[in-house]
Amino acid sequence: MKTKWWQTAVIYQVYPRSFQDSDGDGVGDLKGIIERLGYLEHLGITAIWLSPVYQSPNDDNGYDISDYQAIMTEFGTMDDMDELIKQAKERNIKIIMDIVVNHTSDEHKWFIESSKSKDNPYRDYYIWRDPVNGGVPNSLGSIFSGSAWQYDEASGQYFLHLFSKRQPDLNWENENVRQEVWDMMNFWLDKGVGGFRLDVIDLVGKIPDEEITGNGPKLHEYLQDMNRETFGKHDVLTVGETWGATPEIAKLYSDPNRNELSMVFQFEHVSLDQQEGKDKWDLKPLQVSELKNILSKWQTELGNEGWNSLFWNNHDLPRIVSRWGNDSTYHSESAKMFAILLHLMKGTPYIYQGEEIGMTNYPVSDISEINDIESVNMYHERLANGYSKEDILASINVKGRDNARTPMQWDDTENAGFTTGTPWLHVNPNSSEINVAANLDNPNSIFFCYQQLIQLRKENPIVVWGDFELVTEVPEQVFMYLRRYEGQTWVVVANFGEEKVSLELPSLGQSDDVIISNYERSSVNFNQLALKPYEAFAVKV
Ligand code: TEU
Repeated sequence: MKTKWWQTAVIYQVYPRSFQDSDGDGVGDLKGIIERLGYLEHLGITAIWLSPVYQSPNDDNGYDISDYQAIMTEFGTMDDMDELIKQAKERNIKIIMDIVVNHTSDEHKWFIESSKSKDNPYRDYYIWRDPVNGGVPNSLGSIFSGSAWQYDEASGQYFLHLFSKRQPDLNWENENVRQEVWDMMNFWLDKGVGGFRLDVIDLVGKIPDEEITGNGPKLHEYLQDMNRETFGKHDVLTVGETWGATPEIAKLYSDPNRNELSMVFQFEHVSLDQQEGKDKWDLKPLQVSELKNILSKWQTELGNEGWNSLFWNNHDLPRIVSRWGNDSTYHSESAKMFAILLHLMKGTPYIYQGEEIGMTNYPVSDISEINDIESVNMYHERLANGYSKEDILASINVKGRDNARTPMQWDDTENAGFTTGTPWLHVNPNSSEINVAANLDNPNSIFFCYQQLIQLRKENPIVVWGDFELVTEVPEQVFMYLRRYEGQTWVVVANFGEEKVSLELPSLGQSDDVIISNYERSSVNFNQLALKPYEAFAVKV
């Protein structure tokens, strides 16, 4: 197969609300992103995944879209958007749009029409059902707490919302809905965007009456139609957000012969610190062995019939350095350890804004400090169910989505250079130390580790194409793997622990060819190797 540009790419996710404010209203905007393109070019990324910038009442920060072909007023205008695409292109950076079509906002004109009456032509654009025994149609739950069914007084029916009640689910069984989606995607393709990230795309084939939500029977048929009707004719990257994907399922989406998507985000590793059968708020410690098994399963099982995406972070997840690393004593070491470990795997890496400078979680002490609808709804639900405030806040501090959404830390001035006004969400007080300016001043910074990793991918086919093999004869806390390509072998080693650890792998011998490392290291002797806390490196053997 001919190499696709996205197979050698590194993608950077921008959460526009928190990236850079250009007009002092406390909210990031498109002009702000344009101002920072030079920074992103310096980092070396290929494309920006832009979280939603469309018109939205912001019940879920833009993931509730009221007009797919207009820009959110706070973010700017369509002219600004065209300018962003143009200026990014001049720097060889593509723009990947976030497409949210499982649901719309309740302020979308389709839903406003749909709500007017049972015989409105748009009624069937959404999923309406009669009450059952005077109550909800069935027990489907919303991912943002409570029932997924909302009663509408006017018509005496319920509508489905798998997320907030202000995010009604579109009815993909309706051919007109699918056609509207294709038209909208073509509108963006005509503007020259570099691809799409498809929000919760595995839900669009749902059969609500059978309580089937993910991986419904018509899902792949819809995606093949989408490919044919929209991006199939363009050289773009498409990535589906698929919480329910296994490697087998991921191949259905990303096998090039099936003409669906370039790749999907899988989330198996993301759930490793949650109690079995419970939800994300019910915490347990990470077992490094489980992480090794899952990531190496994904590395090997997709083979040539699929393509991996690689990520630790996004706007829904806590910061990795706080989550599974150490955001105090070993801040820099552990942030780099996660970078080295992930970026030398096979697949397309995604960096979430601020990850490249080691941004950390933000501790809250009261629910009033939280903006995120998921955390707020869960708080009230659990409070009503008898949980203590302290316990709920403890979960939010570890797992809440606002952890990743605090403003980007550009420098050590007030509000971290994000805004001259009042930021919409608190700036982390550690911005005086953790910021872009400080990273750029220090050749040993986390930023330059990411920059070097991006460069290594561009220059070394082994990083893109090499076979992956997990090394199993190592202590639990060590994640170690080999990449092999055309007679070359690279060894990647990462110590997940705060303790030193040693290992002996005489078959790998000794090497003076260190490719990248997070401590001073000019050679590696596998006959007797001592690893420092969170030490990570790659070496040629
Ligand atoms: O996320 C899908 C999703 O299921 C998340 O809400 C996830 O379950 C949760 O954050 C982890 O507990 C996508 C978007 O990435 C998210 O920001 C949106 O809120 C959601 O879809 C609805 O559009």
